[in-house]
Amino acid sequence: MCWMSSGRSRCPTVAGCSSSTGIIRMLTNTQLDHFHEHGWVAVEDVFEPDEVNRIAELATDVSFADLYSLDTPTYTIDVGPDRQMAPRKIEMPSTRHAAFRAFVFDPRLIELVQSILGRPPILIRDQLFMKPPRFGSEKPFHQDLAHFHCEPADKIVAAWVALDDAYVGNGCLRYIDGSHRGALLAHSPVPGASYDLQPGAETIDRSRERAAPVRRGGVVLHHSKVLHMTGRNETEVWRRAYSCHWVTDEAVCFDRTFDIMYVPASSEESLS
Ligand SMILES: O=C(O)CCC(=O)C(=O)O
Ligand code: NI
Repeated sequence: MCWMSSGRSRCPTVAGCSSSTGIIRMLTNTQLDHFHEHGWVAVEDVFEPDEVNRIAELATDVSFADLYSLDTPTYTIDVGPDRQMAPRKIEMPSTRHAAFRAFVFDPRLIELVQSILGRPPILIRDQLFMKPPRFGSEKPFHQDLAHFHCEPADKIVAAWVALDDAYVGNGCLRYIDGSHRGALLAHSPVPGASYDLQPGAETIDRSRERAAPVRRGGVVLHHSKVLHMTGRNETEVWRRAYSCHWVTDEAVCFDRTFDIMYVPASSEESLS
């Protein structure tokens, strides 16, 4: 597989090269320009619908098993108006199942991330956001860097893989365009949901808000400082997404909680 060879220009053309799993694409120059100007870019059709359906089903099985094993609700659960419960998220899915691990280290994803970072990506965190039908909760505006304690900011990028079609109604990503060029804002815990951090409303320029809808199998990439949120899911369908955060060997992370996930993409087999 061409992605395993060393160096930046591993694929012979921008259009891509073949692998056992499909076509590997780097970002085009237009997509890269979009990322640098806006702080995010959506790339459709990276994974086949069947592939993401299998991951979505596994996510549903694992997260409901977690939910049934809980004594008291935690931040991994969403609670509906009639006290019904549904999974909200799975932390570090790549440590929970080999299929998640294979998915997050898929060469197609790695190549997109490397197009932005310019060097081999290292995984520092992955999460499955479930956003269940009818009462999947909002994720308020935040900059990912407020959670990470890594630097430099330009060497940290998120890849968000849509496991269901994601649109405004069911809670797709929404960005404050260009906010990655501003400062890292002071974030405070959200009242009643202290696991979520958000900056003051007065620091968010809502006139620059843009939605990033994407079909299942598409990937949205974003900069660690771009302000983003996802809305409440009030539709009848799930909005599941596999989010993963990457750095390079140029980055320094000060938070030891990420040590467990500090895995080079080329040696994922070392993660047991
Ligand atoms: O999917 C969501 O609801 C939130 C995702 C997010 O904030 C991220 O991937 O950085
Ligand atoms: Ni985020």
